[in-house]
Amino acid sequence: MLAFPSGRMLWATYLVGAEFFLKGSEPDLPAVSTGSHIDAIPYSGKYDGVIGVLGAIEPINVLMRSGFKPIRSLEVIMFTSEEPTRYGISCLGSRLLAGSVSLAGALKQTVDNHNISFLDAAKSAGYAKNEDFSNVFLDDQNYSAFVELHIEQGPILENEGVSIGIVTAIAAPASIKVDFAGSGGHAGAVLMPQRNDAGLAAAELALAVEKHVLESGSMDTVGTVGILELHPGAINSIPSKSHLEIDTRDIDEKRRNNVIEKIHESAVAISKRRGVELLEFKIVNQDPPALSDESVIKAMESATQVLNLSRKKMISRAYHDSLFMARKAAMAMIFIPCYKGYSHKPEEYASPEDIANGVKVLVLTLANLSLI
Ligand code: HGY
Ligand code: MN
Ligand code: MN
Ligand code: MN
Repeated sequence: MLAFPSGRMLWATYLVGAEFFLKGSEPDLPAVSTGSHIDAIPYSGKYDGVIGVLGAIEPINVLMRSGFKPIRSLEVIMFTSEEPTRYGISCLGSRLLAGSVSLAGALKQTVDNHNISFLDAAKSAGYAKNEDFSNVFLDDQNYSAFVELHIEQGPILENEGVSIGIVTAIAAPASIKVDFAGSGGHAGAVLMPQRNDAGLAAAELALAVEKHVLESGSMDTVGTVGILELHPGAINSIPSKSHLEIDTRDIDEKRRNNVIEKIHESAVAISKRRGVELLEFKIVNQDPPALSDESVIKAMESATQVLNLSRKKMISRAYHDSLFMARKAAMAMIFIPCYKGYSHKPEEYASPEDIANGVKVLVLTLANLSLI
């Protein structure tokens, strides 16, 4: 059941069935959608994303069981590639739904670490018929709203004892791939003046990322090097190649782009000073932030009032499929607290009470939005 009601296939698995879709009295109106992702990064937790998928299916069932009659249909979307792990691009499904022509083109040449092409992977999951990935692009009439329930992935709600976060904006993410090449050689025999160590060039650039981020003048600027590979990867061989992947974000897009420029300048300076070649400095994505829509925020606020739950407006420093769904529908997110703010690590946890609170707010928010 992997097709839009309008019959289009997509990579954001579309669960269209009795319990994932509640038809409205005016089914031709743009529907209200909700959902999140089921994929995760390696060695991480069990709540990032999944809460917003299972927590989206339950409201549809509750509203159906209660005999609720929406005007707009309610639809659940389950994204299967929000993390950049497999194909190196974050929010793959929602980027496509939001109409990324460059991604639809790039996916024709994209393979994963096992050399499996995106098309083959999509076909084997029953999603794609052909390489025309643009056939899932949403038009502006598909959805009136998209609401995502998600763990906060930060400590604020837990620290302040607040039950519900209402997300007003999602920070602007960017990722960069860098490759250096040197001449490598014997770790004992080559004297230091003759070396052009690609590994140390990568290490110096990683520290430069931290330096430029900290110099931005704002706590909202963040950056790290999450992937760093050395070739040949032998202790007694000077690295002849290094590959690093940089993740930097900020709620202020201009400030973030400024940091990217400085990182690029550092990469060029390091390659010159160390006599290594800068083979690639590739900005994989450099996305703008997304602002939540007042109408959805208001629906969430009234839901928390009815449920007598404490709430706090906040920004999301993590990105989500909502970042791209916001380009095609009025968007906002519901955050619930998570243990010590942990995420993207096995200790990630959200309590049944907090999950239930989030789902209750989602039920009332969806009902509210489906009646206007
Ligand atoms: O990295 C992120 O912000 C998201 O959790 N994938
Ligand atoms: Mn994640
Ligand atoms: Mn997530
Ligand atoms: Mn590369």
